[in-house]
Amino acid sequence: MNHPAPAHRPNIVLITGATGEFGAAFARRFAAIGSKLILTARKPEKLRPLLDTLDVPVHVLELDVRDRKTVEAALAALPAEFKDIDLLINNAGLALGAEPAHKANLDDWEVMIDTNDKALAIITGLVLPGMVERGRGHVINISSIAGSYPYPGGHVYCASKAFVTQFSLALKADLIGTGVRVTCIEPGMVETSFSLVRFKGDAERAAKVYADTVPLTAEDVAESVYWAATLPAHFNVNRLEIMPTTQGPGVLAVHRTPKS
Ligand code: 8X3
Repeated sequence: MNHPAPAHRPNIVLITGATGEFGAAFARRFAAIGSKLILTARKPEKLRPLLDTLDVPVHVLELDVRDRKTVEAALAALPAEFKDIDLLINNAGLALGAEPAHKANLDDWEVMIDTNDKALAIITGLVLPGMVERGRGHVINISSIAGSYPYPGGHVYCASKAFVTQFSLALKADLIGTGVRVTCIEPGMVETSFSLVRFKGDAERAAKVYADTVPLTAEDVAESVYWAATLPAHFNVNRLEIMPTTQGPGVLAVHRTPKS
């Protein structure tokens, strides 16, 4: 589906974690306006169904975003026609586990911090100098409402997303006057394989998260990313918190011990 030309069209878009539903929806949304795509994937064969639907030039980077050396080498080796990245969408991220902190698996904590924070910061740090040099560019970080609203079992996931939000705002502070934009998108409940990953393949538990309600879709999130990215160059969306109409913050918990 082709859409009318927006006020601003990023020519080259780098999307991390492109094999997930968010990544695929972002890729399709920017392909619809003719953006060239750089897609990162740990298992590029999983990109095949998506690639078959895209009729724009695509450069696939086979890498684990947590592997700094590989990321550095892959970005340094981008072909000339993909080098000048206009839009970096830091999308790769995950939640692992939802047990209380004192029962959590520390390997899960490490993977979340390495993926959601360390890799996101490193990729941004590698792409930013070129954007500043060219006097244009946009970094869109996919955070979460979990960065603002803690919940039981959220611990490191919530904290990792708070990092993304605060990192985005701090980048904004550094980048004024450079022509480079920074946006933090903070989605609430979106029906994807997010919960299946969090619950390590427990489909029944994952399905319960989305049961009997109307969650957002990956395409809804793509629409908000697209909106922020295609605004005129003088207009920066700093943060965008989005939720389904059926979701809202809950109350604080109080533990009470009945007097015997
Ligand atoms: C996903 C939203 O509320 O499950 O980032 O943490 S939530």
